[in-house]
Amino acid sequence: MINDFLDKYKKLFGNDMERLKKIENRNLEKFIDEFIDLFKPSKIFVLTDSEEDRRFLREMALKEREENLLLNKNHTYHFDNYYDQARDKENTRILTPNGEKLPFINTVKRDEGLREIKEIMRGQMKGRTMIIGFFSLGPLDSPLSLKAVQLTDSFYVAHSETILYRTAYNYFLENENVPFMKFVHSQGELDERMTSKNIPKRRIYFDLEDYTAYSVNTQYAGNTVGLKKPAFRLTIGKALREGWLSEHMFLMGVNGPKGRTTYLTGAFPSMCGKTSTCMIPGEKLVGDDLVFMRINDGKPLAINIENGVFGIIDGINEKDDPIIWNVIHSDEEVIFSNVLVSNGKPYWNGMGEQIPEGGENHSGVWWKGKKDKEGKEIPPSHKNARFTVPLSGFKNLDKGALDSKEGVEIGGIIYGGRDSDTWPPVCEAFNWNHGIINKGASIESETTAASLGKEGVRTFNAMSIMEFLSVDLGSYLKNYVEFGKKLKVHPKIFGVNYFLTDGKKFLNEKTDKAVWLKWIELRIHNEVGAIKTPIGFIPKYENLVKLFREVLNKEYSKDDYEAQFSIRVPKLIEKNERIYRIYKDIKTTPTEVFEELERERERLMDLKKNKGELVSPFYFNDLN
Ligand code: SPV
Ligand code: MN
Repeated sequence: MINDFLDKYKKLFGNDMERLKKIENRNLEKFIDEFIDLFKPSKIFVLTDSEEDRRFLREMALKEREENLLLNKNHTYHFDNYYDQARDKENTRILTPNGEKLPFINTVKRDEGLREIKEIMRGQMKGRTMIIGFFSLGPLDSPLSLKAVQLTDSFYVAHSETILYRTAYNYFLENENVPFMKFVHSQGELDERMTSKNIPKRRIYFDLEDYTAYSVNTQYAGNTVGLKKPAFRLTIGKALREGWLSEHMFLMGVNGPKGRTTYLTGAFPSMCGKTSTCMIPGEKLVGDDLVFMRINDGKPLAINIENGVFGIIDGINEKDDPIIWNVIHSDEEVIFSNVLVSNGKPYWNGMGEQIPEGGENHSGVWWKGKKDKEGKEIPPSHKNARFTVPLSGFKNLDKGALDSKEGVEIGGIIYGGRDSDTWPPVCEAFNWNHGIINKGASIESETTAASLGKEGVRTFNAMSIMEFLSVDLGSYLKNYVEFGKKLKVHPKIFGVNYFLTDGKKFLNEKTDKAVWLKWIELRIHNEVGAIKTPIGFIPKYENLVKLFREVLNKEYSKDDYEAQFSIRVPKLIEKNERIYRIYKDIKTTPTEVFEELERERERLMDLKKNKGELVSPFYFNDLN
């Protein structure tokens, strides 16, 4: 590096100067120079790949009280401000050259947005340390992976990042001018509990021209940990430009007959069963949130770009989630966020243990019955309370797949949402376009606590990326259609719904998804039959009876099957028309979308004419 530039900041760097001097990277110099000048930190810490540095970040997070120790000394807890508990949709914006509107996306004119956020950021690190971290999304030397540099003044954010991602200092050292995405974060002024104070000035802005994400006056990891959701906004754009897929998906291996493993990805909106699906005991976990998929020799190959899990803790209990339960009770490093802490132990809603009536939580000192400023009773832990752990702690981890440079070949893609009355529990699309359009691009989900706003409202959430979308939705879908054209081997596509009700109660147990996965695995290899309906293929009763016995040791009744798999024709038509109207309003929607939706509508209308409104799966059976 040019010594002049670094010499300017000699005092700030101390011994860490040597660490930067060894890296040859023009863009890195410019980047760091600009933001030291803007933030005016009092100190700089350069993160290498050493264990010692990682431990230093954790110690500093403890020293600065961004985290605190629990009884198990490998575990810490962190609180975000009471009003900073989730991703902030309102103040998240994509910078566009002239502030051009994009469907479903908050945008702001690039110059104005940059001016605004930099003004808020000015001088925010006075008296603080700026951490410079080097990371990789995906295995370091994988052709599918991308590199990133994070600037932050939060030891909690940097510490989380070292748990969730691979550090890449040596990579930058060994390779000249590595291209990288940029993440710029300041938690802003803190209150006495060390949480971000200036919530009205919270901003999360994305510059896709320069692959830079900015966030300020927030600590919640979904807004701040650059490589997580900030990176996702940038990589959706990059994938579109370059013709691959950057998706909000888990990656897992499902064990089939004779030792076979079939890899699946799955896209679900937050809190709709994504994590619990890839954590099903007996199957293989690769990742729970973010996937890059590219074509190699006509085959779809995918990697999990993360190295850890930032998971929802609400409702995690020993019986339903034994794998997660074990990890967060082991000596593995864990950060608990926004849980209740009492006598050095973490507690959360639905953990299946007696929860103390007092302690400390995201609202400060907490007692049972405590109300917030709005008069709402405060639960012991926030619904979006989370745990942060390395993947290495999971005994069901498929380490080979996680570290695979080439990625693993994907046999199937699953799309799901929270839907009380329309989709059956599992359904296979007829082909790629039918699947990505009538399943993926048609996801609707009843809203949850993972982002701020009202819960329980049915919301359109194509591919479960709507909260992260940074490009025009029509072009995004066109990229999917084109991706399909380039594939020689197509993964099968499935729609699932774990939340179907009879109007009052859920029709499935939480554990039933293990059966749907086995059925999906067999379908991918054409080893089980299916029934053809207007919306795709659904399982045959006798196959499910067998699978329920094998997988869950449970009897599966005809009544249950009929209640779960009857085709709810009017609801499906209504949904089809809702989705059609949405795409009709988007100028760039590819024609394939309308064709697939129209065909499905016709099939449903025919069925209604011939068989009525609620059609038993046994009716279709008769046709086979
Ligand atoms: C999600 O809500 O989809 C998450 C957590 O994975 S966050 O980092 O907030 O996006
Ligand atoms: Mn997610």
